[in-house]
Amino acid sequence: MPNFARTFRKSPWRRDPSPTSLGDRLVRFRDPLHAHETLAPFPAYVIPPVPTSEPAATRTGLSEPRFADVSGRRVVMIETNVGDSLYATGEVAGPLLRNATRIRGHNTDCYGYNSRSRTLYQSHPWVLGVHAGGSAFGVILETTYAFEIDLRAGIVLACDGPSPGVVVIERDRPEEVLGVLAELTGTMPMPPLWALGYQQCRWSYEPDEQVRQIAREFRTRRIPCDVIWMDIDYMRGFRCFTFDPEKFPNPAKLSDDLHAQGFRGVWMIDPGIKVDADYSVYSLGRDSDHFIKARDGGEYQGSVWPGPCAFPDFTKSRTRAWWGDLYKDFIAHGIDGVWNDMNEPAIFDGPGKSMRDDARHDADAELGGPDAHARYHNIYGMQMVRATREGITRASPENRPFVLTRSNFLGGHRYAATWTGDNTSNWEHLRLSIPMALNLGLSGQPFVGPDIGGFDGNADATLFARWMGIGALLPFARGHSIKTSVAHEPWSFGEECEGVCRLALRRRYRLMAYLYTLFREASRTGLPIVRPVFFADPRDPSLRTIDHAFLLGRDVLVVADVNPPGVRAAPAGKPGGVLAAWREFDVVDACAELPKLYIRPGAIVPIGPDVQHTGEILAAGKGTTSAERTLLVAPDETGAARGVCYDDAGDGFGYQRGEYAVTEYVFEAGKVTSRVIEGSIKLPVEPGVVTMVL
Ligand code: NBV
Repeated sequence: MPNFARTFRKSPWRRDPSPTSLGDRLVRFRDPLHAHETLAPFPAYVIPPVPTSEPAATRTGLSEPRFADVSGRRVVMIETNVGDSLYATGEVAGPLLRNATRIRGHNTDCYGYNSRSRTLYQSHPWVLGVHAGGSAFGVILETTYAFEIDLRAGIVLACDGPSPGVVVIERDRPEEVLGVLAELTGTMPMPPLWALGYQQCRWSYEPDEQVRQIAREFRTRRIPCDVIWMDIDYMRGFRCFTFDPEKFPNPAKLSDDLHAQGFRGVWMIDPGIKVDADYSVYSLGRDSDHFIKARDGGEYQGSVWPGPCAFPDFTKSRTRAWWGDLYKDFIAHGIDGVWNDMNEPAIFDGPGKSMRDDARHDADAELGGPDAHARYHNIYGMQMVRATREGITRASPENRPFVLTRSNFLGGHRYAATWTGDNTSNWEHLRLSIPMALNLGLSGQPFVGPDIGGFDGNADATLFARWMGIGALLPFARGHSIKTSVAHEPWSFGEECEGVCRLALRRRYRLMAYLYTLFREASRTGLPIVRPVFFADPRDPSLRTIDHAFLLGRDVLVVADVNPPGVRAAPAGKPGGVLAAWREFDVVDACAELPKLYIRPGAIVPIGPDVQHTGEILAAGKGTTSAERTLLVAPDETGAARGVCYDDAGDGFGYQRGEYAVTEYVFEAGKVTSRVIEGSIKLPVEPGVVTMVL
């Protein structure tokens, strides 16, 4: 990629004659060379049309975007100021602070990625900036084509398609910018409570007896866990929606057995459909014209696990409806959630391990109409999980759907949670997992997490334990590993490691009410669940670059030690500034291997009982209101504290009809009072509140 920033300086500045205000301090800028064209490339489902209201209000010091030709390419440049910190840019492996970095947004199967990788599985054409004074801005590049974000000198954006517009949002605080992004791209619907539990995966647990064995092991060893995952080997010859008759002869029985022990099962479905005339998904898909075409009009084929495959054209609603309906019989086997992998799409013999740019999509007008794959590549995975989510919702309308995806795009959090793909079992990847989750959260993807323990390669006891400690405090908590690695279960590395894992997971479950409240907040406001520490004080420059610590919501600070033993550098420790006053606490026995937890003065954090899975929470109370709730109170300098807790049925859609309760807890004059401030359910169980003042 040419150095746009450097070349740009020599180019003439062009001013957009007519920026459109989309509301207060929310402006869409068009390339003046293309201002007469209808802005089409960014589909309305990502950014719905926002009514034009007042003219752009006073801006907070960001230069207007300029459009220019650089090295034969159209670029958009936004000058930044000294002291501006840049974040987000989607799924990126590297430091939290994105200044001086450069990425390409082109969804790629990047097995073996590291901090030098320019592309990853997801693309989010979005930059979040924080000015020196703490006010903030966000920039969306309105394109679904592959794009570049170059932050080496200001913000320079370019894409492989027609010159796009940019939307600039300016607000007083970073949270407010994320709120506007959520207004534009939607929020994540509430997941079922069980999806917040710990999840155990392996490529692959097979045959079904091994799945049962793993489940039993968790319960016998009293290590909390909610979900066991089925990777591709459950299928018959990698044919999606089928089951291997020898290894998984009775999936419904397997589901029943898992459910009986309080587990859920999530099963993988890939987009590649084996070309096999005797396989009904293929023959029906072919006969009903659901597959992507090659440039010459024939069926586009590429090799994935089953050999030559055809790929559903998820850009058309007719195909999404067909695909979604395939889940009906599938989940009737008691399947609780779906994992969509390889949906960049990954194609072993394709260019860049994907599909040719000139393949043809028969896309709906909603997305931009029929066009080449180059235009739709980055939203292919997003449209797949859209179809999956809609399909499983139709098939099981009483339950909240759960979908996990590898590939996605800005706005795709409405359909699926994200895991950060094929990471590696080493200390670098443990370190990367924190800023990756944070930047994804700042890009509108709240439900994220890495493969705990690392996917590729072998963890050891210290690395695994440390990773479990951190991963258990990230929004999506799943251990997973590649076929060729040593076993990566919490008990695989000896007793000491097992003990740390048990404590790490007990911590997560004891914090479940707080975590669930944060998911609810994300589903309403778009605020991420884990946030960079600078959210505690966006004006403090010392908090802008911290990679080893994060905020879990507004009230809990997590400080991790991400250095291997024997590293001389002192552990980075607790951040300073306003965070210096936060008080250390724990909800399980002290353990030096676990990250340290701190509570904000003035906060009340609800703590739940020790359970083996979330079903025990639901069984003990009514819905998520467990019968036992401890309030951790950290009075501020005036002796007061306040907290809220969200409760509902833990699944289903009653909460959308007001069947929930937000309880406010207030601590004053040495005592806690509580009252329901939102929602129409009376708390069915008045929690036996125990107050612990720190
Ligand atoms: O389905 C097998 C794996 C899966 O375990 C992993 O999580 C995905 O990221 N899958 C990729 C395909 C093969 C990877 C080498």
